Amino acid sequence: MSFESCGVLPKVVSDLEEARVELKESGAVIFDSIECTEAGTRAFAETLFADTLRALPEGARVFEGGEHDITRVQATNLKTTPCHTDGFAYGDLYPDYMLLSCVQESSVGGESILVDGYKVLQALAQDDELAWAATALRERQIDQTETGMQTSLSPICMDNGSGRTMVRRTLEQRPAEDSIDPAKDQQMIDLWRDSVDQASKLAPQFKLMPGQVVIVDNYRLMHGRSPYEDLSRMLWRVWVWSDDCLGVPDLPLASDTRYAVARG
Ligand SMILES: O=C(O)CCC(=O)C(=O)O
Ligand SMILES: [Fe+2]
Repeated sequence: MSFESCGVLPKVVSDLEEARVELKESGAVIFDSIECTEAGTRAFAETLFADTLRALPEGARVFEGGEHDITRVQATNLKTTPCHTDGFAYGDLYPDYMLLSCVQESSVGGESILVDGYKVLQALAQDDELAWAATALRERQIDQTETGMQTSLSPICMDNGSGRTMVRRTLEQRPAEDSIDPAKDQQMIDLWRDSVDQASKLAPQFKLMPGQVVIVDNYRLMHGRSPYEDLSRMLWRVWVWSDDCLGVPDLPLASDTRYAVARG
């Protein structure tokens, strides 16, 4: 089984309509250039998504050490950030798009990696020995709750109700407590994780440069980044809930996990 063609090298465009088309077709696009401030990145998202926008919370600074973001504590510039879905602290209502705009790149390392989850699913489905997993990923409910955050007991692969497939790779996917076959669930989870990791290793890498913003379909693609040296590297992250999302959480929103904490 090869996941060689599952990586995505986003096209660089500077036309809004072209960006929309490319985002729909490939699941990601780089726009060059915007004003890479918090306000500038959000203003760009507002223009790009226009009347399809449902929620556009405050942006979050992405830098070594991070802030507000509990999961980022595990991230360090010296290690690869494995490809993941953003915002899973909000449970199934994670944002359907995300943006990363570059304030300062690292001259050594810090390349971005994108994996197309739809292609990973397709590759699994086409393999006689692994096809069971492609089906199981849509059917088997597992526990995808990030510790202390919004509950998610659902399949790794869902439908948004209007034909859009949602795939998720989080740091904490495990068999549900009431699973009737936890061993099989674990096997599926391991296979999914390994497949995404293999795809990430084979994926093309690209470096976002100051002024550039990558827009990612967070239902379809998973993103990661390679280790880097320059501690002044900085990006802005902005999460977007569009018309086409499964739902907007009935909670305060930010582009990090600070408001996704479970209460009560
Ligand atoms: O540092 C990066 O390029 C990506 C970090 C990331 O995954 C995120 O902020 O959600
Ligand atoms: Fe991320």
